[in-house]
Amino acid sequence: MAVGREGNGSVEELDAVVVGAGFAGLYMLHRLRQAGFASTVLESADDVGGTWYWNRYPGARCDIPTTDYTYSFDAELEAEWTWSEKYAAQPEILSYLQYVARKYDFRPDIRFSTRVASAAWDDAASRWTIKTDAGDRLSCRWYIMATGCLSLPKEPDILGAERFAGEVYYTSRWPHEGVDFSGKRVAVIGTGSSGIQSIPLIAKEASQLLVFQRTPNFSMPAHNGPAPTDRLKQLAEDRDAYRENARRSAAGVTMPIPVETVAMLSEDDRRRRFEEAWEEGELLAFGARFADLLANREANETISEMFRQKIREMVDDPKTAEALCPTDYPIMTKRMCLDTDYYATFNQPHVRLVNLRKHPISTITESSIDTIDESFEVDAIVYATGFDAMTGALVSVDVTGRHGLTLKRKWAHGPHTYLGLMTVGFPNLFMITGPGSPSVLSNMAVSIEQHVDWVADCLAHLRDRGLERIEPTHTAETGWDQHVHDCADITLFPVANSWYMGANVPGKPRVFLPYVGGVDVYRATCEEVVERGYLGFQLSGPAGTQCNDGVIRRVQPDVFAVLNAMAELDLPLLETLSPAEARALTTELNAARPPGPEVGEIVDGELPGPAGHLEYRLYRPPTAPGPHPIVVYFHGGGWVLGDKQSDEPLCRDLCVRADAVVVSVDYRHAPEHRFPAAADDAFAAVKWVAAHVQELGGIPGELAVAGWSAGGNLAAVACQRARDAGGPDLVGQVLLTPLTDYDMTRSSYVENADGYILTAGLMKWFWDHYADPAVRADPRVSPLRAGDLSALPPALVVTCEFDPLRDEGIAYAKALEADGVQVRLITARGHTHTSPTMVGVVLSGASIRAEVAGALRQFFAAAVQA
Ligand code: N01
Repeated sequence: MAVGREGNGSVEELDAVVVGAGFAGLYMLHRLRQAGFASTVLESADDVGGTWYWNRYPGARCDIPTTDYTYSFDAELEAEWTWSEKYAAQPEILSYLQYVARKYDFRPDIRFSTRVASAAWDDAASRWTIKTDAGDRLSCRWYIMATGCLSLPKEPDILGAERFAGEVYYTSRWPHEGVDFSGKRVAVIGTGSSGIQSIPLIAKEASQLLVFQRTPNFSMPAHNGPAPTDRLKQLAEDRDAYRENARRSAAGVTMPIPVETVAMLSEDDRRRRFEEAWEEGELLAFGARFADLLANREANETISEMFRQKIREMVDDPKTAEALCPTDYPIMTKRMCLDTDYYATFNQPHVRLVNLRKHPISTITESSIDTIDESFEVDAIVYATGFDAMTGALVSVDVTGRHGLTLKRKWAHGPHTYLGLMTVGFPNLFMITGPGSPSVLSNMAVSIEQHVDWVADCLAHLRDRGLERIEPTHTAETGWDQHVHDCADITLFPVANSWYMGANVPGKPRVFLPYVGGVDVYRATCEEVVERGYLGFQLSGPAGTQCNDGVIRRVQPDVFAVLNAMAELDLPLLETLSPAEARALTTELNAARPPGPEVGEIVDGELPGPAGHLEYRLYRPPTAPGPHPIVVYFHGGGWVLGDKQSDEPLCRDLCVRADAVVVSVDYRHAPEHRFPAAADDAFAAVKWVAAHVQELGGIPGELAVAGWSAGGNLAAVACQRARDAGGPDLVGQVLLTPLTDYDMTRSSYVENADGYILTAGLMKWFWDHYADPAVRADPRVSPLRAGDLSALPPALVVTCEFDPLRDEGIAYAKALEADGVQVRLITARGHTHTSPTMVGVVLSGASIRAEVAGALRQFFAAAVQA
């Protein structure tokens, strides 16, 4: 495109403007140039480098091995550059970026010492107008913010900071000429990565060093040295495979994927793995050895405590050691640090830790930092106080989109993005590693290249089709926001007051900012969006308008992972097997599940059924000795599969959460025993348990029924039969994704016919085995068909979004309500027929089971009051 100037306040016409000349901006420029887009980069510094230009404090170096923290787009570049260390220091990384800028002759297209003053969208022209503090006016079709996730330093928020008359330094804006602290009394405020890297080196020069710590961090020795030989070897053997593996890995660095949870390992194995990780000196080393570190608080605490033991071993003074031990957040939920001699620094006589938790700063004066009980005279203060991360740099510029909406206003309560790439209301504005993308939870080099490639490919796609505008839809953005939060909510991340949560900046909304679903999953998602015709984006231009609206990830993230894992197993469809084969397969799969929580006692027994004995398994809560309320539970399996222990993890979970005895009763199965055998057995079991409450350790008058799937069907039917027979009295019914009707034409059957484990075909197979079409309207198999649902026990009905049985569950809840039954309906978003029962696998199901247990407790409490 021609570059022209218009009269006085001349406007320069460009295809693309990129902000930032760090890792992201440089590669973006490369791709734009390759694609023939007239582009310029605006950079406030006087040279390239971004983060590595500004953060020149002593000890600054990367915390991902530099073999991996590097561009991979050009094999020639990789062949030319050799990193000298496992974790290269800031000067070397800056030299690398300067080398890249020279090699590709980037500088002519970069305006240094130029800051964006404002950016405004012109809706009529479908272009952005950018004004800079240097007086430039630029008009561009595409506006790309490559401004970095940790680039806007946090404002000093300490009373009196401006009064200090001595030397003041910020790790994030370090003087280029360096600082000599020799003979000086120095204070460092902040013990994040920047503080922890710089403190040991500042201590070498200073005559006295005071470290003001508000929150201790988990830091491990980096064991820096030469680049790791195993990685170099792999790179030499097959660079492309090495890089591709990293792109398809969870964090952008190839690491083993752990299978064992902390609880599954013996004490010795735990210790061995911990020591290995410690020796490895890599941030991802712990996550690569303990599967549930970021999901299970207890597991996390076990490893956190091992970490604290290390700190106590390294620090001589027990009081200082204790103050350096993090105790109020799980390990890895704040960015862990890699250090060189950090803890040993506190053994030096001239170094002192000031624990701000016990002795908060009251003010800074002209010459001192005063805590509430002591005044510390210092010559220099180093602020290592962090950044307004992820959103700060984006909203600090005056960016105005459609209808005068500013980005700052739109994100006042937290960022909203689609894929972390774009945001509604701001057409043609792209963010490289924006909030809602893996960014800071990954190897930034890998995530930057992925985003830049996606954007460059997108722009070429639009141009080739005569389109000049792209913007996400509200539906897509809302769906993505939800997915980002769903991913975070099954981890421990939201527990910590971290900068990932925006918690470090006073007044900033507390929202989890990055995407924790993994680089691999994220990349596949971005690819799928494109494959599905830019799903969730509105594209337009002279060639027309195109919008394929929708939400890319509607299933809960852990359910999605289970579905993918199941698909990879390539199992036969149950409905294509004989009942015996299907039973054998489900038994085999069930054996691989986590067992569920510990209960107080498990007792197997038999009870008399209408056609012989029925086995049961009783789960007693750990809160011995009881008595406890009792829940009679019926397993799922379409009347064909399963037995008294096939839902064991769920029964254990319910037992513990509801503090109730759970009696899981077997019943006769089809096709050997067809309708109404199962229903008759279920009712007989309820009657028997009711008659033996005290022997079973129950409380008379506190008996409920529950069941999942076909078991939910049996529970519902048992309640109706108990009502009609005048007993036994049941205080409540819990129906988990229940089968309530034979009509298989409802929308949920059509929408969820395939792909969510329980298929429409399998439901037909179940029905055919259990009941002739002629009897299917009988309320003993289709309880929804009972003419009268009044006077039934209060009910909790759980339905799942991606379940063929969803609509009949909802219909049953509504019918109960219409007939005056107290009923609560849970519609579990993003879940499938089976997922809420997957204890210890589908973590997002835990909140549903907590609600189930809560409902049971309420049933029992209401019974006591009555
Ligand atoms: O910043 P931080 P950082 N009074 O926010 C404390 C990356 N990075 O620059 O935790 C007293 O982590 C604050 O205390 P608290 C890396 O991703 C990478 O160190 O809020 N203290 C905290 O201790 C990293 O995570 C490398 O209670 C105050 C510290 O200041 C991210 O950048 C190197 C305070 C800030 O820690 C940020 O790291 C460096 C106050 N008013 C950085 N305000 C590599 O190795 C804040 N603090 C690649």
